[in-house]
Amino acid sequence: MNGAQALMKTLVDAGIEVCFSNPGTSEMHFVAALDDEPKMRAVLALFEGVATGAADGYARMADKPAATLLHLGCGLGNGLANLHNARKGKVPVVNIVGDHAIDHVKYDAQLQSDIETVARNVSPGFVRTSQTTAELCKDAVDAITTARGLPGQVATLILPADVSWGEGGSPSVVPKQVESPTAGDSAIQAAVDAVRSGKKTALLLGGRALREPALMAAAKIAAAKGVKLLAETFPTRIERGEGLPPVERVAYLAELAGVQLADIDHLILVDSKAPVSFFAYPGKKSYLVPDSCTVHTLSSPEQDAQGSLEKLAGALGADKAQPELQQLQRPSAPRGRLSAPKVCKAVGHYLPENAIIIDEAITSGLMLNAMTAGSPRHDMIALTGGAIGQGLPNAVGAAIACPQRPVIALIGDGTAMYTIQALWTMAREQLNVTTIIFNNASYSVLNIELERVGAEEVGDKAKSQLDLNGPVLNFAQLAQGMGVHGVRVDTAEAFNHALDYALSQPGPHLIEAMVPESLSGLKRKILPWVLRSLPSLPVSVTRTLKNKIAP
Ligand SMILES: Cc1ncc(C[n+]2csc(CCOP(=O)(O)OP(=O)(O)O)c2C)c(N)n1
Ligand SMILES: [Mg+2]
Repeated sequence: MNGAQALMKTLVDAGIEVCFSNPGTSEMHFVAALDDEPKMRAVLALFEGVATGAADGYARMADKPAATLLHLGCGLGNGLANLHNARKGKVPVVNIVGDHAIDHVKYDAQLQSDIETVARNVSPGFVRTSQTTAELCKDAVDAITTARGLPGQVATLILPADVSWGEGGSPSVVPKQVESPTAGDSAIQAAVDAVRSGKKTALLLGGRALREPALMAAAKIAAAKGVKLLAETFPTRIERGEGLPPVERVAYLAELAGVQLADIDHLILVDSKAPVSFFAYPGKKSYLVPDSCTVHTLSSPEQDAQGSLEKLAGALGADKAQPELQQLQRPSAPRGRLSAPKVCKAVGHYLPENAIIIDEAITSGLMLNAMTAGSPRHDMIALTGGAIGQGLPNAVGAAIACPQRPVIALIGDGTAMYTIQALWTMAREQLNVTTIIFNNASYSVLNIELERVGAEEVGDKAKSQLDLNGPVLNFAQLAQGMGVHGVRVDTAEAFNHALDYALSQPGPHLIEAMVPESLSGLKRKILPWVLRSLPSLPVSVTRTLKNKIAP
């Protein structure tokens, strides 16, 4: 066996069965080894950001890592933004990055670069350049073990071409995962004391705490003890809809998050971080927890969130409580001229059982949560690291992980263009993905941010940096050019029809929704003013405003 063949066997024996690849010459032995291993599915991506984002989406749904195959430092660099999103989401990914043969490095050939430095940003827990064919699979075992531990991590194994082609490779077995500990006695006691204090207490659920079993335990605590349930702003994967406990997500806009957190005295973290604002704004606080609130950690990302919540429910005598569960309650089908909220409404109306929703709709998705809250049960995936271009690749990976489940990806037009090549992979692999692009011809959110950061005197040159109006992109045509059935619609009736059709036909579809910006004109002008005045308004008024802007 050569190194590449032994590595391939090590990967599939560890349950890594999909490789999202964009190879080059230094990876050719690994590519050749794919033919020797029927259990490894190889999926070609036409840009590394698609490969890495697909690996992320796959792992979020399969609960195990995929491999990526990337070409040296430049290929890894192209895939970095989506590896960043995976890292922030605590998602396991095993990167295999080809490198020059060890003796070739000293010549500083064209593609020579410092791969380890590129990798460290997204793989703080594991970056290693394998030095010998004999040791390669031991290195792979360490990479896989790191990636799939708790929390999940991005692990990067750099594979020099001669280590790959050398003879004497020997597959290694990855040891069984060790079980993660649950919350210790003192953490449980602190949470019990907080809940029993009679003060307003909330559980802030993140990461693995947003899956059904953990949510059920949390909802029992909520039902028995009047504790509020909050979810982190951008969940890696949240299970929701009919029959599951409803959870309020912490808002993206810091001012609105402030409204949600205002009266909380005890905030108990479960696989989550205390909320901070996305960016700093002049004169505003970055840390969003009120000064009067005490933060407790029930379980850290290294611990078992579900087990910890069940332990807490037991300690509170809440384990037999009846949790509040969401009833089926779909919105009606929208009518008239198309808008972003109407698209979200149609998604809520038509959402099939067991769908996977990928939300990268940015400002067009403001109503998505509310409109799908009472739809049949589904998973929702969000932009964990804020680096746009995640959604289309995630859809590829999620559809490969769950071929029986419909995937619906809602994507902003600006965002879509980062990794538009994902459509080609959807067509090639015939994936059941319905992509909805919100064509508002704008980086709309940045127009809002421009006002929020307090930039004065905005001129044409500045505005042109946020405007996609010339030329207007045609996503239906882009889709067709990549082998995906695509339609462009501008009425709700046409959208309903297109969505119904896409969901009933296998394979990928794209619907381009021509919509105005959700927040434009007067709404955009008064938003910063409303946000600024929130702290001085009565709580009941601020709640109403919050629910109007971002329910
Ligand atoms: C990798 C990366 N580059 C740039 C940004 C900055 N950014 C945030 S949102 C955005 C534009 C989003 O536009 P679009 O998808 O059209 O959504 P809209 O604002 O119109 O709703 C940009 C460029 C980012 N978050 N990540
Ligand atoms: Mg846009």
